[in-house]
Amino acid sequence: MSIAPIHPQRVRQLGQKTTKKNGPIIYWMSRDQRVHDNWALTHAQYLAYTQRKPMVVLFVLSPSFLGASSRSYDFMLQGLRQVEKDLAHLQIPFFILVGNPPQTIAKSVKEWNASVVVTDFSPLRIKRQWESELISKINVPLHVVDAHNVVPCWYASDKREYGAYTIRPKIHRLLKEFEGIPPTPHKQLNTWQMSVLKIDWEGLNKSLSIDSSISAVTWVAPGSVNAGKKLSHFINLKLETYAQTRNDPTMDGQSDLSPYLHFGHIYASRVMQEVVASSANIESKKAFLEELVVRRELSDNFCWYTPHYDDPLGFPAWAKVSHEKHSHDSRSYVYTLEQCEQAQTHDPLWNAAHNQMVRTGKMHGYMRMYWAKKILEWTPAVDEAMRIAIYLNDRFELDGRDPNGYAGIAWCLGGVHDRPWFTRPIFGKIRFMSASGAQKKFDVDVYIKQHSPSRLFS
Ligand code: FAD
Ligand code: FO1
Repeated sequence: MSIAPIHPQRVRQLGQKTTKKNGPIIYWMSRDQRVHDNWALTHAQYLAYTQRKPMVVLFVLSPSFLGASSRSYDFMLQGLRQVEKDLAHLQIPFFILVGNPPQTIAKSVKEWNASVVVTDFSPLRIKRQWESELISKINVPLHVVDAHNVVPCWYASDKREYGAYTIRPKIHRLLKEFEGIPPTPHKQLNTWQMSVLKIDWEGLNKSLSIDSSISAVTWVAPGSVNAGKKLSHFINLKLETYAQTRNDPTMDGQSDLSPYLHFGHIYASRVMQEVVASSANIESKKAFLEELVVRRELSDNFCWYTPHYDDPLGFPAWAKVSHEKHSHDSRSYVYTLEQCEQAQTHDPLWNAAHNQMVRTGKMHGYMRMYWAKKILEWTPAVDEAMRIAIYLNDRFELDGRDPNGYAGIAWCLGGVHDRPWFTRPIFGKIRFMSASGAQKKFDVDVYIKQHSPSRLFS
């Protein structure tokens, strides 16, 4: 059996450079919660194989995470049951421990005399904090692998990109080198001598301190197997017309892959490979891949190179000047967080979009732009708008707490990855969107009927 090393540019080595320990290789799974098509797992298996050591996979369940509710944790935990099944087939031990990730990992490294820790990459502040805390507690190497992006985030560009138009050529130029899919993982040869506890799934649920008032979603089934089925459904039934239907919220034209991409149940390169191999027309393939690869990887670039990705401080200079000038413009409507959360605004289109998010956990992509921009229009200042938009997005969206969300909201409120528009009250040079503009794109009344907020949380 031979296992090749992964592309060297896909790994960043933090902390200690070498290890003298002879314990297992730990793959600390976090963002990419899947066994197949996972470069971080491939890398851990390569280290285990070449160093003749066992590898184990460890997921640390944080009792709370960026305001995530039971809606997200239910989806995530059910997806992790698939991980447990897939690892059992490979005789790779899987542990889910509850606690603060850096402390819990450091404790396991010591207990198991682990020789290396591998983890998957996330550009979010919380994961970077976890990693820097961990390397201060352990004296073995921490390898961070970008298992999420087709082109490793730090390699696609060494700086914050202005927009899709600047990162697109950089990504396209590197696709050939990085578009490959990880090899199928091997059955573990150097088996683990320690006893492996059975995962107490019920107990895990009880250990969480999260808001359980938000209903679980029923329209999408978690886990990597269901992600593959959703991809096939999209390719067979929707991809052909994606270019025409994707921006019409009254039609079911999007792929619905975002919850799976967010929790790492499916790898973007796998999606890209199957879309390219399909018989769909080239226009829809290009439109979809622009979103899946360029837009999605631009969001990671934004969060990785912008410390204030969730704050108006992260806006481009022209937008900051514009907000300075227009922050005191009078608002015809001002709503509080509670009024927004209950969809109690004067705008039936906004209320319908909000209700779609509350009820299904997934607002249509076009409506997310309209929804966020109206929050800017109806709150006293842009930092309040940012706070409310992020809070509601991450409280109700199943794909929330994701770089795409922070970049999407910063695009809407602060012109990130966009350009200055002609000036108008409140928005200044930030692109404006209106219900009449939406009416030109799709039948607004149909959408409002489809999602009228008869009863929230139903
Ligand atoms: P499809 O149209 O099928 O696209 C396929 C994939 O391409 C998506 O899953 C996503 O990974 C990527 N993609 C599509 N549109 C975008 C985009 N505009 N920016 C970046 N990547 C994109 N996306 C999230 O994953 N989580 C969020 O919390 C989130 N919040 C958003 C908030 C606002 C205000 C805005 C404007 C956009 C937000 N987006 C977010 C981006 C986008 O709306 C969603 O990714 C998309 O609607 C998900 O549905 P889909 O997978 O069916 O999309
Ligand atoms: N990552 C973890 O390592 N442990 C968790 O307990 C955890 C919970 C969680 C809940 C909701 C959610 O949307 C994401 C969550 N994540 C968790 C992180 C996630 O897998 C990604 O790493 C981040 O969202 C970065 O993209």
